[in-house]
Amino acid sequence: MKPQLAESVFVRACRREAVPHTPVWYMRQAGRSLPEYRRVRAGVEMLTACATPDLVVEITMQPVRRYGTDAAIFFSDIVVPLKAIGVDLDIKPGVGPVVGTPIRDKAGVDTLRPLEPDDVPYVTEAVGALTGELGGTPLIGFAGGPFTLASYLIEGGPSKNHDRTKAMMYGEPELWHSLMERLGAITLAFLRVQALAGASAVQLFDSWVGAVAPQDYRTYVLPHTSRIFAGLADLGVPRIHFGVGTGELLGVMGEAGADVVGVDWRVPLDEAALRVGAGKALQGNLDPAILLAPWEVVERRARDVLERGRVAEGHVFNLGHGVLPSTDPDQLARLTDLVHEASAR
Ligand code: 1CP
Repeated sequence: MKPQLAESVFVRACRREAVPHTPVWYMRQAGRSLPEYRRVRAGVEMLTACATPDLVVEITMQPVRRYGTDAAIFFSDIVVPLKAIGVDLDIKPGVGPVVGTPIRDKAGVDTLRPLEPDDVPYVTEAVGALTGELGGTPLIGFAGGPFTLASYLIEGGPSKNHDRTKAMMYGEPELWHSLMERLGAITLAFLRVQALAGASAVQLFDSWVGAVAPQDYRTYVLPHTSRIFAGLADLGVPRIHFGVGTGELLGVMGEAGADVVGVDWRVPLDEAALRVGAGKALQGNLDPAILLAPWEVVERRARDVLERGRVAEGHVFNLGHGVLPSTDPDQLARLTDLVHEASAR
């Protein structure tokens, strides 16, 4: 990593080093809520946009230019590596990822081949171009966690209860583990491509893993997540681990090997620090819906997040989940300034 990036406020906070102010970025900061995003995306399908480096660079830069966040998040989607190895899937506007032939048996699992860097040349190209454009601002690469990817593949699309996913997990553990092994390897390869091309940190979005109880996480998910984080260790980039509704999982997630644990809005950061345990930085965790309230409310609640975040060994300010599409970008601009000013030391 370039010294300028290794010494950036964001990377230092991930490493639990002293920082001049709390760094801030927002999950899903690119896209949906920005008019300039809607303009460049008009008439371009989501997966086409993800495979077009010029567009990826532009969309990734948009929130950094507008807000002055301390990090950029690569514009892509968690299903991009699956599409790249030939899974029949699409991202349907207003729905999300939809899989043509859901994976529910051994023959299905066997169709998932390993990901090679040559499968995603547009990712390597876009990350490379972005590291130039971004200068001293770190780029965060990302991938979907194995449980979340498995859920889309098994259910065939977004799911509320993950019924079929859990049915396989509990009922056909061997099949489950072979699916998770393949997804874990694909995820690791995809994260390595981004880090080797110049990303300064990586985040694993296991968004829906909060559906699993702690003891089941340990049995059915942890071995696979641990292998992903261990497989990144040699690259020296901070590893962030995030899921939604993971209050009961924070302890066991802390064991998976990430440097930073992302916390949703349900657990205050001072309490989360106790649950995650020593030796980790925390990321989070303003409820994204608070941004829909008047500024005075946002300010009071953001100060509370900063205050509680001081208990953690390192704190990266973020929302507790992605920016909601109806969010007024001006609220995020004000919030970014507030975090920088209120945390200056
Ligand atoms: O800042 C950014 O927006 C970066 C780009 C980004 C990221 C980090 C996108 C673009 N997707 C993601 C990750 C992602 N994708 C996650 C993990 C983060 C999270 O929990 O929000 C998940 C679960 C997905 C799957 C997905 N892709 C959904 C959710 C569906 C569901 O199950 O509820 C949706 C709606 C998509 C499509 C998508 N991905 C990204 C955008 C901008 C969109 C909207 C599609 C469009 O504009 O046509």
